[in-house]
Amino acid sequence: MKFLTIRLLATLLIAPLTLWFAPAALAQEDTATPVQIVALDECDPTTFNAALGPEFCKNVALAFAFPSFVTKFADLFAEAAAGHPDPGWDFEPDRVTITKGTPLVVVNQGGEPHTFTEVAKFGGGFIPPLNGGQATAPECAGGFKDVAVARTRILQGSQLQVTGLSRGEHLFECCIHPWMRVSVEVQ
Ligand SMILES: [Cu+2]
Repeated sequence: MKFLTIRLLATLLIAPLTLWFAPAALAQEDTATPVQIVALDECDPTTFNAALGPEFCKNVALAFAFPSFVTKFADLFAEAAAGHPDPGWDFEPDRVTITKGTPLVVVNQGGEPHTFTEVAKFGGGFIPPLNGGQATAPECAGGFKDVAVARTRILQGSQLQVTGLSRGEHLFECCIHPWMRVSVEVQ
């Protein structure tokens, strides 16, 4: 009898406490401060827009005043073909560790579009001359005709939020410039 009473009391006390704490724990996961990843590039507006159309490259790297700050369209392809792709095209940081529930926010501060596409294994993108001989990763293969790839596109000056990553390692790359890569460890 005494045992039952204590148990009943404990239940009565603990149940409301559980209800009190549970929403708080959920809320904390939803509102975790996002971790920022930045996409960078140094596209040369003159040569990129001549090849790809007006307004394609909107670089803020002072290209007109300091031409050495930017990479010309043909040079980007030549560097990739030679096996040393341009380091100015980059996600920073290359590696992040987050706790489950932390959103990633990928901000494109470069001058041209990129994608932040999850792949099972790093590989090439959907523009073979930029792949340096690597086979296209299956997740990139369809290019922007594939809605799954188009959804991961980040236009210049915009950002993409990635949520709901499971625990473990996740690999992301740009399906245009496949040397832009990030490993995300979710703990
Ligand atoms: Cu890119």
